[in-house]
Order: sequence, then C-alpha cells, then structure tokens
Amino acid sequence: MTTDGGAAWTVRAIDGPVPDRHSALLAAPVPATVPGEVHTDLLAAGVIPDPFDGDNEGKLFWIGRTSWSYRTVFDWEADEHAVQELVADGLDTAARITLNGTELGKTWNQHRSYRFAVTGLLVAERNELVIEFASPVATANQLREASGMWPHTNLHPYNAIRKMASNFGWDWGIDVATAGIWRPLRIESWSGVRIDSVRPLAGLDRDNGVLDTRLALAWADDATDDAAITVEVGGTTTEMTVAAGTAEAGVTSTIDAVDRWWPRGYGEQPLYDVQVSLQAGANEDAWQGRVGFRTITMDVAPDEHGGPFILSVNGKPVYVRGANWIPDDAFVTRLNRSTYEAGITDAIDANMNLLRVWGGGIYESDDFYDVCDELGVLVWQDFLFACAAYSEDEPLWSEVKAEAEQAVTRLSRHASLALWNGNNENIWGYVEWGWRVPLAGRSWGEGYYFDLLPGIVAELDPRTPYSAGSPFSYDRYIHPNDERNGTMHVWDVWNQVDYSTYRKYKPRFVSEFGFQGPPAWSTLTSVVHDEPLDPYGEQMLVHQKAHEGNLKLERGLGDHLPKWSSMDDWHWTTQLNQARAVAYGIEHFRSLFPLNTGAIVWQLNDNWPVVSWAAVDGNGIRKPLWFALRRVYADRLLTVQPCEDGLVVASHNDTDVAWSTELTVSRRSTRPGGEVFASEQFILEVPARSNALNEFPESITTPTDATSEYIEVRAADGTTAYWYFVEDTALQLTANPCTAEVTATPNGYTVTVTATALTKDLALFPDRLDPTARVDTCLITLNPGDTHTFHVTNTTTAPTTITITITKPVLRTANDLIT
Ligand code: BMA
Repeated sequence: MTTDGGAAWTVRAIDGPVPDRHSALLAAPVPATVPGEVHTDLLAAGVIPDPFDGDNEGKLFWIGRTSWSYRTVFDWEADEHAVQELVADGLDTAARITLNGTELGKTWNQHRSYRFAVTGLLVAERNELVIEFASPVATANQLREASGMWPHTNLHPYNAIRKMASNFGWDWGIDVATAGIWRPLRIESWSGVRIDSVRPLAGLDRDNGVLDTRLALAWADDATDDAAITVEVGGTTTEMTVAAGTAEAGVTSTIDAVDRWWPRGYGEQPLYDVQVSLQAGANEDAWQGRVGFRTITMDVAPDEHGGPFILSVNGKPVYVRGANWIPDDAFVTRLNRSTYEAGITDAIDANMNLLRVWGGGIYESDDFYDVCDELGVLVWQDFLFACAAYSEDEPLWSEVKAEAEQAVTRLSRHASLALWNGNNENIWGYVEWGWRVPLAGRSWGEGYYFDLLPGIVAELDPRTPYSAGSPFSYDRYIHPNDERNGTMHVWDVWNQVDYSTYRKYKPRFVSEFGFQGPPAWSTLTSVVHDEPLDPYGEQMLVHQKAHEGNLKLERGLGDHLPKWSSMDDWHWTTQLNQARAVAYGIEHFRSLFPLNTGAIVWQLNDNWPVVSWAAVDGNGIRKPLWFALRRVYADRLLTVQPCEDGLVVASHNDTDVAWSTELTVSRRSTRPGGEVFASEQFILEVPARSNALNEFPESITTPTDATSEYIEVRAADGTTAYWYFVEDTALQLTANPCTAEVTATPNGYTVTVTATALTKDLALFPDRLDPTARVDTCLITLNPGDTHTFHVTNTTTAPTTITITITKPVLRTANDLIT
C-alpha cells in the first residue's frame, strides 16, 4: 500500500542573500537527503563548512534567510487502487508543494503531518515533486509585520510561526533557522478504507489491564464494504465490525492479571504488543505498537503547606529525579534510535527517572518515547510554546489545534508519558515580564493553556494528566512561580544571586534550575580556535550564548572558589562550580522530602558544542556536573544540612527497602595525616521512601579551627557526605595531596590515586589526551591514605605516554585551585 515517494532529491536556492561565491546554488542544485535539512545537505555537498565550527554560525546566517527548493523526479506505476495521497510526516516549515505543476498546498507548521490528495495527478513514469521552503527568518518577520509584535525572548519572532523555537537560536543554542523535509515522505495508494490513526489507551481495572483502542478510519468515496476490526493484545483477540463510512471506532480489550508498567526504581517495564488489523472486502490495513498498563495521576490539591505537585504511578507517589531535555542536535534529522538511546542512557546512568521534553524543542520521534517506555523513564511533554506570548488569532489557533491533536494522538499510547504541560514560562512571562503593555489587551496564549489544550488531552488522552504550564501554582490567583504551590523554576540563582540562595527556598517541586559550565576541554577546543584561548575570545563568545554568561560564571564563584588565572583554571573552576552549585540545590531539595516531591535540572544535553547548563556536552562527554548528578540523584542520599540548631545528617531513602546502616561521623583535619579530632558511630534507620534528619554529637559540629577541619559522614555501605565549615577560598588545603599510578588495560588504562592529605574533588580528564577517551568517575574526595581508581576506556593512547602526562590539567583537584 505504501510506495516510496522518490529516490533522488536535490535542493537549490530560489532567492535570498546567497553569497556570490555560492551563486551556483541558484542555478545548479546539489544532492539532498529526505528526511533532512538544507544545512546538512549543503554540508554533505561540501558547499559549506561545519556550522558548529569557529565563527561559522554568523557566516552562514544567509541560509536561514534564503528560500530553498527541494525537487525529485520519480516513476509511478499505476495500480488497482482508488486513492493516492502524498503523505508528509513533517515539513520544516513554510512550504509550497507542487506535483507535476499542480499546487497541492501551502503549509507553515513544522509540528504537523500532512496528507495531500494526488489521485489523478500521478502519471505513468516521470513525475516531478517540488517542495519550496520560504526563508523561515523572513517568514517569521513578515508574519510579525502583518499581525503585530507579540513579546518573545531571543532575536527572532519565533512565536509568529509554528517552527521549533530554539532552531532560531537560544541561550544555549546555535541560530541555524534551517529548512527541509524533516520527516519521511511517501505516496500511499489505497482503496476502500484505511486506518488513519490508532490510540490504544492502556488502563487498569484492579488487577486487569483494560485497553481502549480508538481508531480513526478514512474511507474512499466509493467504499461500500463494512470493515472488520481485530485487536490482539496480551493473548486476547477482540473483534468488531463497523459499517462503511464510520469515521471512528473503539474496541475494548481486557487482559486478566496484567503485569503493570512502572518507572525505573519502582518495578519492571512490561510492554504488550498491540496488533490492529482491518479487513473490508478485498482491502486490508494494519497497525502495530506497544503499550504498558499503568495509571498516572497528578495531585495538586491544597494541603497545609500550600499546594503540592505529586506525580503518582499506579497510585504510588514518585519522587522525581529528572532533567530537562532539549533537541539533542541543532540538526534534528541527524537523530536516530541510537542517539536517543545514548542520551536516555545518560539520564538513567545518572539515576534519573524523568525527562521533560521542553517546549522550545519538538515532539520527539517515536524512538525517543519507545526507549523511555522500555527503560522506565517517565516523560513530561511540553506543548511547543516557550518564553513568549502567542497570538490566539487565526490561522495560528487552528494550527495549534491541529498539531496538538496529532501529537496527542501519536504519543498517547506510550507508557512513559506522564504529563502534558501547556507551555514553558509563558504564564510566568505574562504575569511578570512586562508583556501586558505591548500586548495592549490582545491574546497571549491563555486560551491555549486553559481551554484548547486541556480539552484536547481530556478528549484524546484522558488517562494522562495535564498541567497548564511550568512554572504554575494551579491557582490563577497565586503567582505562577510561588514556591509553596505547584512547580517552580529557580532562576535567580545563576542570573542574580549566589547558589547558597537555593537553601532559602522550600519549593514543592522544582521543574527548572541550573548553572552554566563549559563543555569538556576537547569539545571546546574542537570548535573554538582563538589564539590564545580566552573566555572573551571571538570564537568563544560564539559558543557562549547566555546573556552576560561570562560575567555570571565569574560572579557565580562567590567565595566558593578563587578566580582563575589561566584558561586551564577557568575551565576546571567553572566546571567544578557548576557541579557544586547544582548538587547543592538538589541536596537541599531532597532534604525537604516529602514537602518537596522532585527536581528537574536544567538541562541534560546540548545541541552543539557550547558553554551551557548541560550535564552532558554536545560531543556526548559527561561533564563534572553529570557525575555530581549521579551522586545526588542516587537512590539513597546522605548529606549534611544546616538547621536552626546547627547541623543535621539528612538522609533520603528513595527505595522500597528500609535503609539501615552504621554511620561513622568524624571531625578531621584537612592537613596531611588527616588527624581525627572526634568520631562517633550510630545506626541510621530510614524507612522506605522516607527522609531522616539526625542530629550530630556536639563534639563533631564544633571545630577548634574552622579553616582546617571538616566533617565526614561515612556509612558502612560506602555512602559518604562531607561538611566544610568554611568555603574553599578560606579552607586550608594541602598542595599536591595525592600521587597517581597508571596501568594499561585492554581498551584503555586505569589511574590509581593515593591521597596523602585531604583531596577534594579529584577529577581526571582523559579527553585532554584523546577526545574519544571516557572515564567512569569524577569529583572524588579522599582522606589521607585512601585510594581511588579511575577506569579510562575507549582510547588507544599508549600508557607509556600517559604515565608522564597524568598531572595538571589532566588530573585535577580543588586543592590545586586554592594552593
Ligand atoms: C529557562 C528555560 C530556557 C533557558 C533556560 C536558561 O528559562 O526554559 O528557556 O534556556 O532557562 O536560561
């Protein structure tokens, strides 16, 4: 029934500021890839250099201001079917589609799929399909000029057009404003009836699984045969027949004693194949997908502290340890199942249980949600609105309606889908960012978030909760970013104030907070070639997009770490400060459990090599922040927290098994030898899914000299926590506190470090020697006499070379920033 639309595509420029040296593009097309994008096509054709490199971003702005024409010629062999349609799963963005000279339509929504009738337009043998894309930058500007300005962040009026907002550049994102046929395209030929969409909604009735399979059917004008529909799931087969012309059908299947789907950390992820088949006379169609049986609820009902934000799966509240997810490549057509697996594995290995697909990106491909289903990662899906006011006038309203209906229809089956969220920061923006004056009473998006979108979710995916926005207080008369109610974004830390401010908040749920740091050295230097390298270098600034980013990196040091005096120290200091800042926040939030029910850090990933809030950089290297997240997102976390009377051991046991372990708490010297001034032991008992706050004996919390003493909390099961009475800038740390020994292994080497004095935040950066090398641990604190072994893999660097180079800047400690 499905035929590929064509094999060989080309792309050429139609008009725009094409530089003279590329004027040939106006006349002679270059080969194109479908699905693909014009930037990646020009790159593959050798026309442009890598947009990520150096200062190429600005040099390539002309591409986003140019209109492009994609063309293919394909053979068509007439078949016996009555209907032919051109199906485009995604066009980015302002497109005009013509087949054999007949215009099929014009589109301007990247987030929709389209189906064009082409019956009678196809000819035997040679058919010409042309899709012209108007410049997205010019289109957005024109739309703004025609309809007026709606407030937005960043440079371009991305809110005027339904295209991925961050593709126009963001405070971590390259401005590429690309165009192209970004999702598959094909011709479908059919007769009688076809399955237009399937929504298998999996729910529970006590121990039984109930699958409510909703079908939308499309019928040919001359169809007369009834359709027999069969749904097979979990060993049950359910059949029904519908009369010709029936647009919608529902089939309910029951699976006795179904195995429930759980997020990771709560149980297994059993998935059930669903097979839908349809037979109408001689015509048939089929659909298959997988579902998981579980319930998800969002509880925001007011309590004595304000209003909580609790996601529960199968009735069990989940403490969210999450990260915000942005499109994983500025050129999203380069993403595939294996890149998604790598990204989601980064989340899982850091002990996360939820990813929030942020509203300035895309509805990801099915691969993303399939992997999340399989691995038990909950997905919080934003509708695609971010940091802007959006007109509710036509034609935008109808575009939003169509795209949201399609997205909910496509994604509703996924077991991992935990929440639909109306927008990112737009309610907050309306309340606080000065939009009311420029809007002068015009619409700003409220109708989407409080009316259209919740209506679509209630109709098409009633089993998944809906939230109007993030942040939101679930009460329109309370400030949307109120810490006592619902979700909160903590952004004064990083933008304005020291990270110690995290402890001033008692947020019910933090859905964004974060701190910048540079990518790995090898990632940075693969694209930044300033000589000498400097945070304010020309190419560096291309790779630092945040408003006053460098100033905030510097101010963010507070008195935590000293100011750098070399580029090597800038890099290590800012990476370390990023990791410490975010860890500090999460340790505090978890100590508030059950008042606080989760944290979603901004952001897991990058879409190119850049200085950003990401934990994993654009080349896939895990930054020190990632290792800090792995520690503070562990199932069981021990921290030391200040309280009114001094200090407490705060322990969060986010597992179903009670935590009982012997704790040794000691006050020690930071100096060589690490003299133990006081030490006590007690049994820590933390029930399942609980928090405990234990007081310290006074002998531990009262230092003789605050600048040379620290507290160590060590559990018999190996968990540790540390407390320093002063910041590192005042702490007496020993220079060269450790020695390192290198041993070759089959695919790399190990580095065993032995401490002679307190060694703070030991880190190894093997990418400095070989960009492909990866290391398993980072930010390790060692007492004198302790050893730690780093395992370096994926490198062919000869160990003999390494032996002499395992020193600064490959091996680093906080000590060497202070001493
Ligand atoms: C929040 C996010 C993003 C942004 C981040 C860092 O506002 O929603 O828009 O990238 O802060 O500034």
